[in-house]
Amino acid sequence: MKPSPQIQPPPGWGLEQENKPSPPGQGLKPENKPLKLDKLRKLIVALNEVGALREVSDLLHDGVSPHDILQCFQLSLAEIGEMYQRREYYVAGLILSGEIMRQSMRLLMPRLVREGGGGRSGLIILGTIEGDIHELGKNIASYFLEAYGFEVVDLGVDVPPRVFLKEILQREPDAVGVSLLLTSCLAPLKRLVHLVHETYHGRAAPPIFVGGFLAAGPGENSAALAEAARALGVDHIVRDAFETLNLCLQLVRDRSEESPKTEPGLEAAS
Ligand code: B12
Repeated sequence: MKPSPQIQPPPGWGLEQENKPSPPGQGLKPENKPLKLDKLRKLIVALNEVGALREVSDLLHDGVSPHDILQCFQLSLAEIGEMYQRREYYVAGLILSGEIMRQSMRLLMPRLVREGGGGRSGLIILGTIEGDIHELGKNIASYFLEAYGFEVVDLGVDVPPRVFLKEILQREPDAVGVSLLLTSCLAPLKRLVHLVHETYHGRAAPPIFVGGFLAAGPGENSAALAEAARALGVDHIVRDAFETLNLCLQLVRDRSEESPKTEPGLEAAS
């Protein structure tokens, strides 16, 4: 499917060095895909930036889907996080892993945009909650949504709850996605949920969903963080960019079935 004309990758994202997939039959043999993805994983975990970027480029050229490559990144960065916890890497390792991911997105973005569905799907506000500056996962979720026709207002990182609220009231989004990776940032998330619920006085507030916590360490840590977020009154929890996309499509479908659009009448917070 062709992307809608409104969905354009940002300038300098590598469209000029397009990675055209090989013609059918000349690409990677399916049985070799796991091996190649594992090679990429090893390069990322070894923080070999040049090697990893070359491998991403090769994989795209061989017709491997950007979704598979993104999943490989998620796993590899989780592995780096565990190595950081075991003190095998320091913060510099986290920074470099983030840079490898950022550079790779320049190669992946054009393909993601091409695979997107097109058409305007809805308006989503995204941001990383106050105190947290992790942004890679949020950015990927944002690329996915934009590629599939959503208008995304990205508030950036370290966003105070009152800034979220101001934007929500001004823009009346279909949903609000909050990124949270640090356990220490549950308190500002709680303030945000409280502020939104208080302001809307029980009227239909845009649903709040939270993502990113899955990166917050091995299994039980992320499960606990998800549970805590749910207990704070968050409407949905997403595990990855694919779930984010499906959830937003569903929320917009649900909303378009409700008519007329609810007017919140929110004098209290304007
Ligand atoms: C890269 C990284 C950093 C980079 C971030 C660079 C950047 N520009 O984002 C830097 C170096 C800045 C960093 C700093 C720190 N980090 Co750090 N970091 C990581 C690391 C290695 C990878 C995170 C990541 O980007 N993953 C790749 C993305 C693609 O995966 P993802 O986040 O899961 O995203 C997917 C989904 O979760 C979802 N998603 C993600 N976010 C969002 C958001 C929304 C809205 C939606 C809808 C979906 C969504 O979609 C994505 C795609 O599918 C993790 C380890 C790990 N386990 O992953 C630690 C980790 C998150 N960091 C950690 C820590 C402790 C820190 C520091 C405190 C270290 C320090 N001592 O300074 C600081 C905190 C700074 C701050 N105030 O925020 C801990 C957090 C522990 C905890 N439970 O609190 C982790 C888990 C490492 C560890 N195991 O100890 N970090």
